[in-house]
Amino acid sequence: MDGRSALAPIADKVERGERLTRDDALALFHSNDLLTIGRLADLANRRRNGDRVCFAANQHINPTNVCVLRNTCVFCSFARMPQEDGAYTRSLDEVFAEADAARDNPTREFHIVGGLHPKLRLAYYVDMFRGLKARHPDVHIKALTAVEIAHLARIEQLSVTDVLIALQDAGVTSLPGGGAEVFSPAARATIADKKLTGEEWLAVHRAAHRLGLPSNCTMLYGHVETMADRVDHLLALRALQDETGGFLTYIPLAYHPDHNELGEALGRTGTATSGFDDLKNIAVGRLVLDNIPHVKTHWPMVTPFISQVALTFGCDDLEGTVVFERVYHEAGAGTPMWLSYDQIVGLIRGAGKEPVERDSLYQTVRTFEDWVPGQRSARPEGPEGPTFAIAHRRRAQARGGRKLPVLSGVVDGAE
Ligand code: V47
Repeated sequence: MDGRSALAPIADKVERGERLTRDDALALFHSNDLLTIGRLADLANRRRNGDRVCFAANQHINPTNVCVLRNTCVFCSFARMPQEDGAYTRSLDEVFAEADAARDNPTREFHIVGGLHPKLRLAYYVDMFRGLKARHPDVHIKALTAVEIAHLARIEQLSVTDVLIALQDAGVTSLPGGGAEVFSPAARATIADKKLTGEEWLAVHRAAHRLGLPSNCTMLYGHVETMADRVDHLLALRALQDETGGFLTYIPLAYHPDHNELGEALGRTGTATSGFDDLKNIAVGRLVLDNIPHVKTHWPMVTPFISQVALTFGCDDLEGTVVFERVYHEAGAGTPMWLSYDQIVGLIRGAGKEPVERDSLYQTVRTFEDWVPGQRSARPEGPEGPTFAIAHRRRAQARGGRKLPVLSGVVDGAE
């Protein structure tokens, strides 16, 4: 380590395997010495995961985009009012038909998340998961974000734990991240966020972990949060992991500003984060979250190019085949909708890493010592047709005229 670098004391700690403090994490986020941060994160990752980079052959399914938070969740471009153009709610048969793409693909995981529909009850989801398990017994179900689980508990007048038990009985093996954006009360007030508070989000995941249901954790970055907000968010995740050990992977989520009210208020279009900030978030996440086994890069958000570079910035997990992605493509992501199994393996190999196909619980499904490119392809047969086309919202705001309490001199995500 170059003794003249301002990050030298942090580097010493990382090399000794010591836990980083809040001040260390802040210094990392404020530093522009990206290569040192990346090198340290790479060291921390290699210690845990060697050269292995895993991925799941997964398929995202979004059963509905109707959401009671359509008017208030200002950074989301996916949600619709029930009668709004583009609103959809799949019947169970439609979900099963969509999932049938898994028959021609090596799919091992369904990633199922959607809007908070005012009328879809717990039974809809339980029947969906049971039906999917009956049709695809070898495919894991990773389903429902914390905010969806809290919503179901509310409309069913059940405890969060009872909802989780019902989901687990129906075949859910893990929970995705998402559903709370950045835990900071100040940032939440700035964007008038009505989703779960940080404490509520953590309580849902704590309850899941107590039932033996592991989960992922995320942080939305690049909107109005400060560097201190990011650090506090990471420290809250680290503290819960110390308590339960139930998080499998951490995934930083890069904010996308198109077709949502926040992007309009901030005057941003296209990509809101920079490649620099995307790599820094991966690396700092790896360094601070010393107790979470995996850090995943989500190529639909940050591009396959940045994701490939992220593999030497502390990341050992790459988002999988996806098949059809709506949440980020509605918000302006210009990335492909899906990557083939071969493309994923090739991306990992291209970074000099060892690809490992995993299931939802990070058990090895396949390694690739004898892999010959082009032998297997995923999905060209996936869902097609009008119901799967992205039709952007006509208006970011459901009801015009409201002024968001976004600060005038808003914090730049990259600061
Ligand atoms: O909670 C919504 C985010 C999340 C935008 O666990 C946005 O493997 C950027 O959690 N720009 C849902 N992000 C997705 C999610 C996720 C994604 C990939 C993998 C996993 C996993 C989980 O998407 C939401 C919210 O944080 N989001 N709108 C937007 N405009």
